[in-house]
Amino acid sequence: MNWDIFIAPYAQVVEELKVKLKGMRQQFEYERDQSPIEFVTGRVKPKSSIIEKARRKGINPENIEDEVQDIAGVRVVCQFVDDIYSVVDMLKNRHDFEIVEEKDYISRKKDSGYRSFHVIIKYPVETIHGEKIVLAEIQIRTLAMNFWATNEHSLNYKYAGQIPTEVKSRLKRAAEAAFRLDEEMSKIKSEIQEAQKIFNEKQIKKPEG
Ligand code: 0O2
Repeated sequence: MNWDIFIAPYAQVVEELKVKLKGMRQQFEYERDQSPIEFVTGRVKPKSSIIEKARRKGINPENIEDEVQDIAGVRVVCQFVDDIYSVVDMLKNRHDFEIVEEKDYISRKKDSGYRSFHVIIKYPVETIHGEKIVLAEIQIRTLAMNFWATNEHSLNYKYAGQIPTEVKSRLKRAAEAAFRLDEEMSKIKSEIQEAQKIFNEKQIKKPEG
């Protein structure tokens, strides 16, 4: 299999989804001064990670396309927990892809302490050979959840998946602290949004120089 040819449609899906989700963010800012989307990132899973995941899950290399769901991955980061559900609702109302699975790791966190909402989609992408349907994963999480997951991901890499028990339990406590932070921030959401609106208006009015 030529890897570049295999991966090209996934790279295109990541770029298209990033444009579309960033477009949503922009539209929200123009129309409502505020957006449930803070920022959007995306990546194509590296070849070594795809092969490692297929091996770990006992997936036959011929079935990678159907069974490794996150070769194309996009992440939507929100300020507040309820923004996550607003984004999920908006994704459900779109007609340019089909949602095939939802994984709510917010109400049911993973053992590691990981929290995030994952949506697996079937995305039709145009290739030089016509339309191709590919799977992609959209991860939606708060800034606090993202901070935790990024740090935990680095530690997992450092310890090759065998994080020492002491560090693991600190990570679990940190995950709970991040969750409490989200809860507290949610309680003063309207205050924060009002303050941000005032700040943004001031920035627009400020003369250049
Ligand atoms: P990467 O490097 O981000 O691509 P699994 O068998 O549980 O590993 P599955 O069944 O494909 O994976 O789906 P799941 O559990 O929804 O996880 C998919 C992705 O979610 C992971 O991809 C991570 O990006 C993220 N994720 C899931 N659990 C954790 C966690 O405990 N900590 C962190 N930091 N991220 C997590 P990859 O392929 O594991 O990694």
